[in-house]
Amino acid sequence: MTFPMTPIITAFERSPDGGKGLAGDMRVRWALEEVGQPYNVRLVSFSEMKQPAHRALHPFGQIPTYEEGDLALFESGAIVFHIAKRHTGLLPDDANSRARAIAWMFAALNTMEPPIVDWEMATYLERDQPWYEQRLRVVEGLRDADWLDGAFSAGDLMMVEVLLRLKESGMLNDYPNLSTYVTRGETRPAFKRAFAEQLAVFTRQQPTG
Ligand code: GTB
Repeated sequence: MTFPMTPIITAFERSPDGGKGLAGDMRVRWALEEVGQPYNVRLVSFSEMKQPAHRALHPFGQIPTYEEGDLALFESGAIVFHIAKRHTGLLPDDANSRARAIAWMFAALNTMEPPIVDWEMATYLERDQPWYEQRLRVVEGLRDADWLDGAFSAGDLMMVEVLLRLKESGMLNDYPNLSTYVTRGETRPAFKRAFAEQLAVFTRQQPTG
């Protein structure tokens, strides 16, 4: 199967976060904005996501997906990594620095995101669940640095996106290095463009007057 060369990504037709940019399309939009790659968005409803047409793109019937030429991808990490490899700006050229930036992407997705998602579930289901604070120590190394490992990379993009899931809880306020880091990410022009695009999906759907 061949897809158009301008990438098409999928996003929630109606995101449960009401446009806060917490769903997985935001990290893909941000990566595409960082590298200046135009893209199209196909919005899907929860029921469409579970239909065979979407499952052909995503085995678990979820967003985000990415279609480009004869390639169909799922998993936000694989998609951002693919974008980062194809363009300059998200992965350093030096082989060791590149390997470390990739390690930070894995750290965001494998080490940080699972307990954050557990905590989100716990707050929905049992508000007084304890949370694994020690996991935040993974990024203690930030201290005075702007980014995790030298210049901004796909590792930072993914880490900021994952930490943003905690922002509304106020939990990041106990870690000024982390909240400043997240704000630094949110201040990037590419983040702002990606955020505005996904918010527009939500505001278009609001009744006027
Ligand atoms: N590991 C996968 C990836 O990184 O791509 C995770 C994909 C995933 O969880 N997709 C979610 C989805 O499609 C949306 S992003 N869910 C629908 C379903 O499973 O039926 C996760 C998400 C959803 C909503 C919020 N929110 O409202 O705040 C935040 C994050």
